[in-house]
Amino acid sequence: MKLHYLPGACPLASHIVLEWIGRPYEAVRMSRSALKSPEYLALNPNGSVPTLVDDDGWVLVESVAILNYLADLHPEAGLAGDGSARARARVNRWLGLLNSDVHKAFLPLFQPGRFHDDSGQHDALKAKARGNVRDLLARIDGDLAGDGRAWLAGDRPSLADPYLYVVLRWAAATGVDLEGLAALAAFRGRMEADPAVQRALAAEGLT
Ligand SMILES: N[C@@H](CCC(=O)N[C@@H](CS)C(=O)NCC(=O)O)C(=O)O
Repeated sequence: MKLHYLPGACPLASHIVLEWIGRPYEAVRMSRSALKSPEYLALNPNGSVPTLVDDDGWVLVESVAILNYLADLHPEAGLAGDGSARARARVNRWLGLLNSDVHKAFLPLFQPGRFHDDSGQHDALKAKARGNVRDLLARIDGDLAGDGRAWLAGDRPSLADPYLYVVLRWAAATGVDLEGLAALAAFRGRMEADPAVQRALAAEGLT
């Protein structure tokens, strides 16, 4: 099984899950230019990461699909809940928010040119985006703090937690104000204390 990634980008969530489930895999580091090569576009027409290629050559794109596929291959890891429909729905509720809303809220910070041709407007655009990300993260922080639970979907890690960890790293790197979000700070600490998370970070050359 091969996972194509850019260091620190959203495939880090799948990378952590591969470490959690203990399945042998190869992490294939991509450059931004290689994402647009004909060979790679044949695998992933979006020219983005992650792309998962299974042992028999079967290709899967989109983080949410990849994460759910890995959980289905290894139900014993319990990463999609306890097998009940509601537990899985709870995991996917958080995954949906992270992939569709929180991830997208970063785009003006990463690629302001996609939102405004006038580079003189980019600082204002980024400031607005930081506020939007902060609002979304504050909502998640409030939810965790509300019942004091350690993980997004309950009392044990799920597919949603590595995605939250990835966007928390992005938030810190892009200057989002995380002041006062104590539940998220504690969550980040828990993730970084996990040897599997440390292995995924090291494999991507991150500390
Ligand atoms: N909807 C896709 C989004 C993937 C995506 O945005 N990947 C980013 C990294 S986090 C990427 O490959 N960016 C490089 C580019 O678009 O050129 C998913 O959830 O997998």
